[in-house]
Amino acid sequence: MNSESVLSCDRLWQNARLATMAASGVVEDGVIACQDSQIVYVGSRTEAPAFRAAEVVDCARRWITPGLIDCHTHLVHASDRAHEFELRLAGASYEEIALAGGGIVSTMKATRAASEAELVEAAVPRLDALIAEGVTTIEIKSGYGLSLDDELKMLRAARRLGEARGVMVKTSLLAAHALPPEFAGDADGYVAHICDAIIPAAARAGLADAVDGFCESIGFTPAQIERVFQAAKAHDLPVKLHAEQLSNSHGAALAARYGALSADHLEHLDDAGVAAMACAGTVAVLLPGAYYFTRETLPPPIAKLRAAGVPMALATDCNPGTSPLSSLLLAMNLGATLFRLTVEECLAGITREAARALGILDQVGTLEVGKSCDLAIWDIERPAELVYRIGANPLHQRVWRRH
Ligand code: DI6
Ligand code: FE
Repeated sequence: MNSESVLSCDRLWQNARLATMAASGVVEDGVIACQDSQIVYVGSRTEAPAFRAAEVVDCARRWITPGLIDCHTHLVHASDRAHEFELRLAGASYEEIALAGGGIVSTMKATRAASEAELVEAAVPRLDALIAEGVTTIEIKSGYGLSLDDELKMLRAARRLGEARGVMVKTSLLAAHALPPEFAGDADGYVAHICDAIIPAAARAGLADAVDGFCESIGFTPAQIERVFQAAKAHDLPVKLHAEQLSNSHGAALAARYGALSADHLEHLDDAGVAAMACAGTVAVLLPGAYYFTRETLPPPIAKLRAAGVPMALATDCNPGTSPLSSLLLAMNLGATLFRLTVEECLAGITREAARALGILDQVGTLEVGKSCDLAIWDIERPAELVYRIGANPLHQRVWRRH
């Protein structure tokens, strides 16, 4: 081979088994070449062009997957709610605690009292736990500020976490999470404030990548959420929704009508909601950590979602009230055992489908040429081990672009 046909790259991983999560599937004797933080070749060694690499890594037949993506978290918040957990163990329900002034509003008080730097500091250990398992992209919501200044403070803290650690952060403005005390009895007034002040300010500051809401009997009605969605659209922001978690408010169908990236939770989703999501291509984000921790008994209609071809993602929902979970590996195990997801669905749910749920499948989520070189390299014999083990972390190395 003459020297002109030798390509240069920054880094080359070889002797690896690849779970590409793309059409190429599994590659047994695989090679990945990275140049300027992008994948420039991925595939079998025998078909690879000749590379001159600044750094060559022998993977000793370890498995490589795309870097993991946690597409639904409330990572930024102050304090915890361990005392409410004890109340629930003694018989109180999540709704009862929320109605008695606990729940989201108790985290709101702590979050309002914290500075931006304190919010970053509190979230770093949770982020580091996720990163230690190979997470390279994370979505972080606001929703515990519930005022203009405090919602923006949360979003700035989320952006700063992305700068503090090598990880891509996508933010979602979740001002429509709960009613703050200063708007007690005036949910419509708060929704107007969200639409007229909070969404425009977040959009102007470039702090929100999407707008989210909590459509629920203890949250906001579909009519209120629709106004939030209209304001989001007016600012060119994509929408997503916490829907059908505790009851059926037909939020998923509403989200689908607005072309939502995702509808999340979905335990109480009905057939019309499944059909609407399938038609709109809205991703179902499944959150088995919240289902487990709140001791829900009705799982989302997985078989119907699967049959209708609704893409399914999996996430931690890391939050202090219903899912104090900072492990995507455990989220997969819970998804398999509690929701009967297949291993393939679990792995796709924290890579390809999670990227789809964030609207960034063109950049991350699979091992394909042109995507960011975000990799997780595993000490395993087969990918099923990532779903099967409980409390083990077989990550060998995480690669985030140049890092
Ligand atoms: N659904 C949830 O599971 C979280 N938010 C939501 O809308 C719970 C948030 C919390 O209890 O703090
Ligand atoms: Fe959530």
